Amino acid sequence: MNDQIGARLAPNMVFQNLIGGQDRPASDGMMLDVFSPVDGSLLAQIAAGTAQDIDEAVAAARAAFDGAWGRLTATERGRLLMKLSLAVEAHADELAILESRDNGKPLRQSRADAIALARYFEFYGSAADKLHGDVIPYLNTHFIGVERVPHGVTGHIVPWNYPMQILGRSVGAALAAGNATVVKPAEDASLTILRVAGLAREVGFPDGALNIVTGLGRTAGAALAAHPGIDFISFTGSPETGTAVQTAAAKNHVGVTLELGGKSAQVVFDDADLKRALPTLVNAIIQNGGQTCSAGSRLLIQRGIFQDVVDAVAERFGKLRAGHPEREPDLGPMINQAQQRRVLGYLERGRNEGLTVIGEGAVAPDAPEGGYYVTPAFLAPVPHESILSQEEVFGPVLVATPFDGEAEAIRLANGTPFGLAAGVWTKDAMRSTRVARSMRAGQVFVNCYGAGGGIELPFGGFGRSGHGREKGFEGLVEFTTTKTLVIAHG
Ligand code: TXE
Repeated sequence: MNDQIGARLAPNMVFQNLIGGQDRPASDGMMLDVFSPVDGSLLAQIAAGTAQDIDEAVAAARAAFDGAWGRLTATERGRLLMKLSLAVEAHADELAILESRDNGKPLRQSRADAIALARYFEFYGSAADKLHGDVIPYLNTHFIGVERVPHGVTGHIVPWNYPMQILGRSVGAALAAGNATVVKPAEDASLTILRVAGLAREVGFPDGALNIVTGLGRTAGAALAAHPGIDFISFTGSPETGTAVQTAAAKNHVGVTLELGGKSAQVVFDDADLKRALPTLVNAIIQNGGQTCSAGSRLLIQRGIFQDVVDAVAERFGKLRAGHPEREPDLGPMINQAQQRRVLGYLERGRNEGLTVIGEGAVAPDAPEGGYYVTPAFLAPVPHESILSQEEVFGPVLVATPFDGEAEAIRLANGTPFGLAAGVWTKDAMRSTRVARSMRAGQVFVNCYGAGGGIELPFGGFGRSGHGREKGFEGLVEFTTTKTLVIAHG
């Protein structure tokens, strides 16, 4: 680093937990060093939260739920979220720089995440007093009301790939519905969440409505998942950790939403508008360096146009550059060394299977030393059974597989254990609808693809991609349950 990039952040940032409205060190005083993936330098320190910290955060949330927070009307909760939305928007540039240094994503993506976070708070804030129950016709002598009520205290285990957006979609909805919350951010990307929690305190959220405990997954995360005082858990992360979280929740008999990633296919038929499709086919995997749960990581291309599309995608891959997030690269570094090794390991296994990289970007020559950069890679043709067609790489690695007809396209697209998103490219309106409706995926895009997009749109998976829905009004409903009142009056 030889210039002013990053200089706008205070040096030696130290962040504590936020519990009951107070900045609190970990119960044993331990801290974790946070290294920037941009250049491997020490960026900050965060509290290494313990089981005791989780215990205290859950108690603070419960007190808020039973107290000042729980007493607010839905309209008042909504107004607070709207205020927070405005505060986030006003701090979007600061949050973006913090995120890019902490997470490595290009500055424009970090800024888009901050704006999306503001929009989540706006969406859920404005929805808070529009969520209402039902009246059910029953005996003429009884009145039946079905009320929508919050679960109580909700736990939120957030991954590192989109900290702000995932905070928005889960905590925004939970707070709007009236829950009090405890958040465990990912150890690799906690800083923007801590900053946003500070903003929530500034705009007047009652103490304990939003608590943040940072730290390791196996300590703070596991303690949150297993805590008997938690009434509902939202988890986004790996399938393996999802199993651990759901198992822990099952012991307390509480519900979970799990969003566990995917291996999403984009199906390109021979009548597709390629001019429109090509930039999206590439961007859907390159966005956030491929570290996107709904990344379009598989191309299924009809055989007649296979070579032409593959050549065009390979050419675009050749121009991609990984580099410093504040120099507007196509992609930044991977989040950490483990993720860098994971991506390189998958490429190695692909080569061992005899697969060929036919389009390859580069790491920019001025990318800082010590950062976790990887070269974007496009491989074709890749058999459907290949490990690279079946497993989530979570990096800038795209594979292409040919298909002959519609039935084969559907079989291949649905042929992994995942089912998060899918794309269909064709000008044939009936076929597009037919194929889209055959996809086993929580979101299906026709002649477009929005990896992770859409605050208003329900999002979630089938199969190994998880269960439950987030985003949109459906995400708000997930953070409630019903209470049926049976009132005899005659
Ligand atoms: O995930 P973890 P990791 C996938 C992606 C990536 C892989 C590993 O393929 O390469 O997962 O990433 C917390 N109890 N996704 O190791 O472990 C942890 O602290 C409770 C896809 O980072 O699932 C963090 O806050 N919590 C995904 C969160 O879980 C625990 C996004 C996620 O970490 C815990 C991220 C435990 N025992 C990774 N162990 C997506 N769906 O988009 C860890 N955690």
